[in-house]
Amino acid sequence: MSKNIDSVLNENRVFPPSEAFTARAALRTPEEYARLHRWSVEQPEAFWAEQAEGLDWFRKWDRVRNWDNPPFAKWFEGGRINAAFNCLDRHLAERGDKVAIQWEGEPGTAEDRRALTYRDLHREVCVFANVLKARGVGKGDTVAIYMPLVPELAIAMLACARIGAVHSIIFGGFSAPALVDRITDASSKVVVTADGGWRRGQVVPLKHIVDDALKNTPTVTSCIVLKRTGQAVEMVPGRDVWWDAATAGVSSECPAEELDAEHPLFILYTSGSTGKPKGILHTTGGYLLGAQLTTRYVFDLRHEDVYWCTADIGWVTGHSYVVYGPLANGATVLMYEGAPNYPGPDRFWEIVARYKVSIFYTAPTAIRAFIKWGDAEPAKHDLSSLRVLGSVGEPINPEAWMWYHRVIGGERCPIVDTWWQTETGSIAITPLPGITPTKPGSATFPFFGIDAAVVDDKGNELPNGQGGFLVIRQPWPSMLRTLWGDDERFRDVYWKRFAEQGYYLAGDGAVRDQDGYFWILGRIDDVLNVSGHRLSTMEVESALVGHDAVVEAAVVGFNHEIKGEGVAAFVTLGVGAVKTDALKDLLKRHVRDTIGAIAAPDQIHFTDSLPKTRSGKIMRRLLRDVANGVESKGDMSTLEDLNILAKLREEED
Ligand code: 7RM
Repeated sequence: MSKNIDSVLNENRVFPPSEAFTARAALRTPEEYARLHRWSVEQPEAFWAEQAEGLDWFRKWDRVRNWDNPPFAKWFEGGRINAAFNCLDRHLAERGDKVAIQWEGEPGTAEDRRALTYRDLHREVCVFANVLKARGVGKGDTVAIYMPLVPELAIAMLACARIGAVHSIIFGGFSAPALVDRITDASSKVVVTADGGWRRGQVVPLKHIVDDALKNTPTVTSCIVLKRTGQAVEMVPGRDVWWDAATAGVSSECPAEELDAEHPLFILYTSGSTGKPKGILHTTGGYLLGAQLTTRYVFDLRHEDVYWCTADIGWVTGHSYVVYGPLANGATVLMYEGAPNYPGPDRFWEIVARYKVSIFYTAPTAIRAFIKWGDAEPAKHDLSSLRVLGSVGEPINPEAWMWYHRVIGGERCPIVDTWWQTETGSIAITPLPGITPTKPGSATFPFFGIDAAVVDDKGNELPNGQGGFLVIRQPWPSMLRTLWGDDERFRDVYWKRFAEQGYYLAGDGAVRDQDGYFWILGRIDDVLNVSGHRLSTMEVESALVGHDAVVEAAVVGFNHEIKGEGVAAFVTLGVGAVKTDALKDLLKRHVRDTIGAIAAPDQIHFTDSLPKTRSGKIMRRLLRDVANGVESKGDMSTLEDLNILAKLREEED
């Protein structure tokens, strides 16, 4: 990006937390936030030393932060700790009988509802840890996990953490070649999987896919298979073993390894737009502290809460906010295996009502689907147990935010729009629900210890109102440590651009408004350049979603003889809206009226769905290819549904 982004934001609604909420919250006043945040960035070592007392350490650290050799940070050097111990053992005395995981399977039969107490979970984790050891897994070995969203997925993760093995979870929607890449890159010895998983009433044949992959992964010696769906699978003698058989009669005595704070906890692959997937590496002490502290403060977590983050554990939100963060706090976590619209579009709301969910954390892509399915679905259920709502994964368009606030939150629940990345490990920019007056579409302010700023291409901080690069100016405990096996790429991707200043480049554009609120403008690579004006995709998309007929929009640039780049909009309509040329004209005019002529789309394409990653992010890079009429190159392994792309291309012909 050579120039800054011309932000055209125009959102003035403000929602302060209710007095009733604030009165009971852990943190209450803007002054308290400001004081703690200032302390956290001015004296990070003192701040983090105090926060780290909230975890259980076998041995305290000698040094809080080591930034002698940037960009390679070390936190809590000399300290010894175990993540599984912090998520399980330390809760046993006080709340061993509290439900840790309340699980519901997609089919929803009686045996599909399981409640595991902290004591149950501790026992299962110890048993499985012994199984891993017996299969030759030791400290530092990587274990690939490819499972549906069942309690055994959390058990397998925590079992790895307990013995110092490094888990590499591969989302259950990925194909065999994606598995091969990830297993090979991490040299995993053991794969943990299931016969299948349920998704929208269908079985995803996980074991079949693993069998395909294992033809090309010489490092794997062992494959442990959970029986979930019951369909026939092939078991390779000597290599494959059923979970039940492997765990039968195995001891539940397994002391937690006392690991260095910087011992690797997990690798999680994220796709770049080019090249092979990046293995994001997180280590134990700093990561766990970030996950634990953010879960407590961002969701105002209390012991009586029933906490539901709808993310799959196969992406980072599930690692930090289904497993490590809530369990490190001794919370009751709800886990649901399947699709939000199975058997009907009210499944989520039925679950909220059944278990009296009080904290609900989901993604804008899901919220836009709920809007499309209609207000009548949530209205069928009692949602009065909800008290905090969260959003993560993409910018949430103001209209989607307003719907979430009104229809799901009953205008009573604070919404935390949390910006963060696989790389940041835990939430980095977010409201605090008892404190921050929220604005629809803004992630508001940095969390403690996050020294975020919006800078120009020279690294100079921009004044409020000017869009530019989002950076983090000093290290934080839960930051990634490197890319697995590729320090060079780690430097190149995140640190090279502002090497002189030592800033972390997030890869997103952002702007602060007149009150200093952060607004995330989307990925820098997606920024449009129309007649020399740099526009964020998010702002044009939000204008479109602001029209009654539209539920979702993706905006990309295409080569335009005169403007340099023209604006192409891919638009999904709500129920009842009709795809006509008149509506296209209306939408163009609507954008012109709300933002200005410069942003008015040159092309509008109606589509029933958009190409997304499996975690729900719109893949604009692929739409750009469609708008330009060229073939798509680069990594497509994360695309949820290849058919969507083919369909979009057909519509162009
Ligand atoms: C947690 C997660 C990271 C990218 C990030 C942004 C986008 C995430 C928000 C958001 C606007 C948000 N990890 N992003 N949260 N954009 N507002 N609240 O999503 O590694 O998969 O993606 O997601 O572009 O850089 S991730």
